[in-house]
Amino acid sequence: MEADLRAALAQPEGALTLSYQPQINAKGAMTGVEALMRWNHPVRGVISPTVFVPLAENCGLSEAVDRFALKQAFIDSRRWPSIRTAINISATQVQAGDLVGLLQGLLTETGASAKSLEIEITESVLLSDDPETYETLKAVRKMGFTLAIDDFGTGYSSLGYLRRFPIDKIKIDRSFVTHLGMQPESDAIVRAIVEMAEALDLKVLAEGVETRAQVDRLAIVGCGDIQGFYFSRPVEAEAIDRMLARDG
Ligand code: G
Ligand code: G
Ligand code: MN
Ligand code: NA
Repeated sequence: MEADLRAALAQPEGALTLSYQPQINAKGAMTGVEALMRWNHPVRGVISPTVFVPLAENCGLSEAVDRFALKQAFIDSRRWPSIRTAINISATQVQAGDLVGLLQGLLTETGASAKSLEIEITESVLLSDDPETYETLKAVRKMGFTLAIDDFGTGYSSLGYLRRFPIDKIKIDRSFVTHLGMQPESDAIVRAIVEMAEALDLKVLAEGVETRAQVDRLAIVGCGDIQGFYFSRPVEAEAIDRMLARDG
């Protein structure tokens, strides 16, 4: 598998692709897309990033994988200046790599604008409370990127980092959204996250929204920004072009 991943990274055409999942606001307008990587393995078929991202981390390929996703998303983002393009970054890249150098190089290389790009990091990145991570994220934000915390609520819930780190946005994890309206606890948690985000002047978006009932519940607790199968699955870049053209 490792050799296959090296080969895919050396010749990504057709092997590695990005899908894009729309993010919409309370009015139903598309305000962003999240880039989600796919590996089309010659024998095994489509392999999920939940499999190949950890594999890449274990064999020193994580920078190459992140670089591929960033570069492709930066290039594609130029087609969509009216919305924000979000990209997932592995924890290793934030903590051990030269993320600032990588981003700066790719901005120059692709001509993309940081203002229309969002970097998604997981809570685990922030829990270490490492001064270097802090400086990295501060610099990334100073370059103009938006910083979002992915899968919010699934980490170790040390909320102190929300005060310390320069974050713009929280993405409420799908696990809470899934049980909205079925488990009073989930409604309470989502409501609390939305209120906290407001108090801290953070944007908030709910992930994994699959039903109309969930959309309605989210609207009641004040979370109008959503992403999920209810609106659209991840789709190819050309489908995003068509959706934006249709919306005008
Ligand atoms: O659609 P989905 O199966 O794509 O994504 C599964 C997981 O893989 C998610 O946690 C997502 O954050 C992660 N992921 C998707 N694309 C990328 C990527 O380009 N880079 C990294 N590091 N993680 C990704
Ligand atoms: O961890 P991250 O949020 O980056 O991962 C996004 C993952 O969630 C991707 O695997 C994506 O395909 C998946 N996803 C997006 N919307 C939905 C949804 O509405 N339902 C489910 N079950 N998965 C979703
Ligand atoms: Mn994500
Ligand atoms: Na997530």
